[in-house]
Amino acid sequence: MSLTGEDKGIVASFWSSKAAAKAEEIGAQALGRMLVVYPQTKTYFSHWSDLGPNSAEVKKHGATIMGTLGDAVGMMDDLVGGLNSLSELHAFKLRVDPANFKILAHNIILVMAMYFPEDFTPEVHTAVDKFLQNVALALAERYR
Ligand code: HNI
Repeated sequence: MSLTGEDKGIVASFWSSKAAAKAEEIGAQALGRMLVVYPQTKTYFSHWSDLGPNSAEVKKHGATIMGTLGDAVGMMDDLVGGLNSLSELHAFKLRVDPANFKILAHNIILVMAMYFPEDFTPEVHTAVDKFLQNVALALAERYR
């Protein structure tokens, strides 16, 4: 489902007014939860020394992911082009099963709802969900 102009506006405004300021925390919590609740995702990070709740590596990488998502908010008109090299990295070097993009997206949405119970309305939820699914599709683009 491609993003409508309205979706893009809702995502951009939620991101700049709410999510951006908490991006590092949201990323760390979402990644940390993913590793606990969906332990099959841990296989990709077995080279890290700590995958637990206070892991500095999880914190740092959560911030990295959210930084990229913040950049992606600015590339909503061409996510496939903008995320091309990252797709190549995940496909050929990291060999991440694209099913995991959905799992991470689910955790990001959950944590956003926890951080912003008032602002994460069903409309914002819908738009952010579509955005993350389009990011996942773009990241899966080079898997062929
Ligand atoms: Ni992902 C590295 C962005 C989903 C496993 N990942 C990165 C980097 C970025 C990034 C940015 C750093 C690239 C570099 O070093 O050049 N990853 C994203 C984004 C999403 C995502 C935006 C989805 C929204 N990655 C996932 C998922 C998994 C995943 C779902 C596996 C479950 N990524 C990795 C691994 C690395 C990685 C593994 C290397 C980490 C390291 O430090 O060794």
